[in-house]
Amino acid sequence: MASLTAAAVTIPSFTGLKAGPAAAARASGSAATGSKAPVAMAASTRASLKEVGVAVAATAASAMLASNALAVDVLLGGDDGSLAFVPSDFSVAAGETIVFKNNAAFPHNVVFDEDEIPSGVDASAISMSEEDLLNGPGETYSVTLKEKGTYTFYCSPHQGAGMVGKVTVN
Ligand SMILES: [Cu+2]
Repeated sequence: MASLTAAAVTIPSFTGLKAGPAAAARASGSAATGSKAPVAMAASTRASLKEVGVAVAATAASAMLASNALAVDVLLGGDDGSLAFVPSDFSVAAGETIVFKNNAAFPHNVVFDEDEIPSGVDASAISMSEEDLLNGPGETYSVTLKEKGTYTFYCSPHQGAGMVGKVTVN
């Protein structure tokens, strides 16, 4: 059942393959048959689609891991021009990369508060320097935190305006 579902889900991306069985279903003239077309098709072409479908599903899963699961994007400056990290309070997995990206109201930077990070972690090793700034649109600063715990960070030019954030590493 799982393989059948996977194949059915994958079918829409194969427009070339979809055209054949779908047209055949319409030709039969039955609405009920039409709604069941994906299942019938999966059954009739199971051998070939199953292998292709699994391969595509695996590719999609790894692509998702690369773009989402292992990296978190944090905007520097809200879309409305607010001096803030967006989001300002979030969680990541240990070893996950956090990508801070200039969005609005820059320049910004990212400095971890040495008094509000897990003991043993070197704040300077994970921070930009106080004087270092991201000046252009889309510029990024990436950091990967390995020690679990909570970390507070701020933007040095805008700390007084409340541009602070907190990340929990699980
Ligand atoms: Cu800032």
